[in-house]
Amino acid sequence: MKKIVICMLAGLMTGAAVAEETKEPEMLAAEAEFVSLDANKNGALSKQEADLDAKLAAAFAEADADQDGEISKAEYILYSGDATAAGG
Ligand SMILES: [Ca+2]
Ligand SMILES: [Ca+2]
Repeated sequence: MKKIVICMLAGLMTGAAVAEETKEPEMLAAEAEFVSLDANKNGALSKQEADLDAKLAAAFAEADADQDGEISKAEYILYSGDATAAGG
């Protein structure tokens, strides 16, 4: 009886770990894109830097969630997550 419960718990934990792992590559891809666009490596994309990516340039105002004129890494990851969810 105890063994069955332990097996179920282990199964749940494995399932959770897999779900987290499938999330990670997407985050890393967005991060890698962000780093490659961040020409001066200051941790934020200016409008000029975003202009190198036509899609991002078009969505700049949308991606700049706090409207400070730059896209932070968090904002970029949010933006690319939304784009992926929308099928773009
Ligand atoms: Ca920058
Ligand atoms: Ca911003």
